[in-house]
Amino acid sequence: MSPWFPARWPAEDPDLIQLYTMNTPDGQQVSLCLEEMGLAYEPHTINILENEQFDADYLRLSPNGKIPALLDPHGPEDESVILMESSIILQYLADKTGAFFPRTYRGRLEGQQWLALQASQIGPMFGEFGHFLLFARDKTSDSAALDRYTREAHRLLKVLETRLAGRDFILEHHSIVDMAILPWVEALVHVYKAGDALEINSLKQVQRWRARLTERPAWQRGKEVGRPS
Ligand SMILES: N[C@@H](CCC(=O)N[C@@H](CS)C(=O)NCC(=O)O)C(=O)O
Repeated sequence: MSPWFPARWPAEDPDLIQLYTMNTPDGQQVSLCLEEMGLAYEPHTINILENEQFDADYLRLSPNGKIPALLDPHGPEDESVILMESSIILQYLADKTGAFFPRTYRGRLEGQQWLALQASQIGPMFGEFGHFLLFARDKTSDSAALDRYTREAHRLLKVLETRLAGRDFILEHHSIVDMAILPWVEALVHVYKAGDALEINSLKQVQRWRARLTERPAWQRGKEVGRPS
């Protein structure tokens, strides 16, 4: 059966992976991963600032109305597949290529824990921190929310600092876990401009890890994918 493509974001080459995204941390996880894996793909910008994520066609790709979403015309069992949720997309791409994720059951369990930590803690807490720091400043009359999310962001950065002591990557080797977490740490520094407030400079292991990963050409290319024109 030939795959369905959204009419508003038509596929130029229907044989390629289609990525629906914007250059936000969750979107960057997947564009970074596709770039690291060297997979050919067609990016489509979903401008969430203009509510394109609520377009009826987009909701068929991502029923929760969030970016990113991915359509692979050559999915499992010889059928196309549509996926939402960045950590699931990353795991799918790692399974598809056999790269950037452990092969053993123990190794996979370890990797899945860190992916879940990103999806349930790092992304949501850093996101709320940015929201209350930048976007909701004038909408709240006390600092309770900002204080809470500053504490949580700081605490989570220290979890990363401890994890990275004596290792180059979150797992034993460079993996999709690094690709999931890096865009959120970069957003703290470059989007929320909160490096000083969160004392990131004092986190030597995190700084070492950031430097190693951000110099990679895949990050330089991947972070720009989905930037609205
Ligand atoms: N858990 C989801 C979160 C996705 C998410 O929150 N995406 C944000 C951009 S970083 C979004 O689409 N926001 C649009 C909105 O909230 O309406 C994932 O990792 O894919």
